[in-house]
Amino acid sequence: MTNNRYVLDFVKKYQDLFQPDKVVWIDGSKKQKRELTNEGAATGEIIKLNNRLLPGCIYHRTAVNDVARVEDRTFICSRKQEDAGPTNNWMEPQQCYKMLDDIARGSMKGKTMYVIPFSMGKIGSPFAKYGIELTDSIYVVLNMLIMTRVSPKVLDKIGDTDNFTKCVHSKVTLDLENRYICHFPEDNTIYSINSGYGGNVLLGKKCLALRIASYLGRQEGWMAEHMLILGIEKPDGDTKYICAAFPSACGKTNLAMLIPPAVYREKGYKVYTVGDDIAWLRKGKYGQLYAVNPEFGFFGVAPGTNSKTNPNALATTKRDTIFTNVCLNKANKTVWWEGLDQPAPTKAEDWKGEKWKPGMVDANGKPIPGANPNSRFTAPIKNCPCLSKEFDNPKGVPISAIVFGGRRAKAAPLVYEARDWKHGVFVGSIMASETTAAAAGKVGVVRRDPMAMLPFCGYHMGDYFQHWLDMGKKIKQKPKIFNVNWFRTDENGKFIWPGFGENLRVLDWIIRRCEGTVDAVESPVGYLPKPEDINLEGLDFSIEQLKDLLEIDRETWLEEVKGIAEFYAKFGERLPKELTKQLKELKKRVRAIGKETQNK
Ligand code: GTP
Ligand code: SPV
Ligand code: MN
Repeated sequence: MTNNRYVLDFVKKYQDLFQPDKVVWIDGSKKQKRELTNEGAATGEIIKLNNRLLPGCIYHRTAVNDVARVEDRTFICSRKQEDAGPTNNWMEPQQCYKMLDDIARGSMKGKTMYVIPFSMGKIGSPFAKYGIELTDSIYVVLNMLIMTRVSPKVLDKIGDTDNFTKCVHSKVTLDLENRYICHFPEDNTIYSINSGYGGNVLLGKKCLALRIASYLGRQEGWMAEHMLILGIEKPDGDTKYICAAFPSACGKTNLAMLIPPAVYREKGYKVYTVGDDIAWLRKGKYGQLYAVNPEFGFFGVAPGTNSKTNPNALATTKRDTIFTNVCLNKANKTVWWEGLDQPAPTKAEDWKGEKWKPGMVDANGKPIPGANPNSRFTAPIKNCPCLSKEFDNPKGVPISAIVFGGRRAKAAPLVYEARDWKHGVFVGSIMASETTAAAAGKVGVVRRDPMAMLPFCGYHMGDYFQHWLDMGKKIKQKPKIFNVNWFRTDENGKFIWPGFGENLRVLDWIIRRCEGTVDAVESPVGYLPKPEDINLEGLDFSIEQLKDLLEIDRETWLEEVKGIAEFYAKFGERLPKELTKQLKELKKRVRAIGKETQNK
């Protein structure tokens, strides 16, 4: 497919190391996809689903110990350890390559090595970055065909240069103890072994489009962020675009595809999806910030997706979709997961492949789920009923607002606005969220996750904060920056805010703030909405409840300040002075809570 010496040398090098029986180049054709699907079905790697009910859909289970990203086994192997920073695992690159080579030597004997030329971003667009992934997994190939743009045109665009990300993947033996997801930013190389799961192996996604791209973006003056992109068309026909960074499994896909509440629909509001996980941002025309979604599909969380929470996602998964680790309905070869508003199947296999019935409990009386909590669908973006017509625009869409958010049972209010760009960078940098099943490890523990990038920043996070501050200097028409929290809970641990489609009510306030048509009130953390300015029409939710959601509690925030100071201390000299200053000011304002009212 190519005469490019760099590409051929790269393929040859790993062919010699892994010793596959054959090498197959992936061309993106329907015919090849069909053949690979048939081959995967013949070996049992995948199961074809009911072609009448779910045309073109397939099912796959990953190994039981391999169902999420492995952050403790993910490494940034920059030449100098200090360049990886205190938030990344690090290994010396040459030592790391050698270790990986030794583990994976001969791993493809008797197997096929697939060579996948892919593009993140529209091929030929100024945003596009090209990669070549080597893998021994048909499942990875079929996912990459959905999630990225796979085509021989990628090789044409690479031409005779070495301007592509080298992506190396082998399942080896799926041994957890020897599982490594390693990034070599200075070599534009990713090397992943002993996993077969999503973010660990679809190397275009978190590995290239965030870790490597964030490194490239800093050098080249742009940004790679863990953000959804959505467009809100207002009744006057004007569309405003918003980016939002929430940590894994904290609501990006849901927000990106939201269906407006009836009162908004009746007025003519429409919401369009540009992306649900990753945004690449650049300075565009007239000093605005422009965003593209470099992906070509969705790798979405299945549990909780239903016809009420996210009907658009459900519709997107009705054809040509891969379901991973959900519950398999054996009676009619369809799929099911917890939170789907359809009766659970009675003749089924759970995500581990074991016989499963609704209501089953384990030895401790705990319900046994049919689907893994991090089970996923891989669906073509073109299936999405609310896909923005700007999705393929090579220039991207102009961004009016950037929204940060996470899962916080207490501290963060429903929404607040940063005072300016610098304060907004501070607000992003102090983000924290409860951990979810998207990564291996404990669930529900609050951790600092700046800009939702903690597991995805490919270099020193202090430098990353500085890059955000520098971008603000370049962009004349700066988006306003906000923070939201859909996850405050009441004394019974129940979510107070109804969330999902109703979140548009908050986005509506955000847009009006961007247009300058609504007021806000000062608070220690930033500008808060006046409760009466959040539209609650048609919603069974009182203004008193809303006031509770907007409350800034002194004790809670004093704790926050302490937590932030501890987190910041990790960065030493590489923490921008501006952020130290911002933290001091926050502390002063939080300490004063209650004082001003006492004086009045
Ligand atoms: P990744 O794909 O891991 O990056 O996740 P994501 O950020 O796209 O999260 P997603 O939209 O898939 O939502 C994750 C979980 O949060 C699902 O179980 C949703 O049902 C739930 N969720 C999403 N939005 C809301 C919300 O507004 N309120 C509440 N209570 N839950 C939500
Ligand atoms: C995430 O964890 O943020 C995901 C899923 O989007 S994965 O591709 O596994 O990273
Ligand atoms: Mn994600």
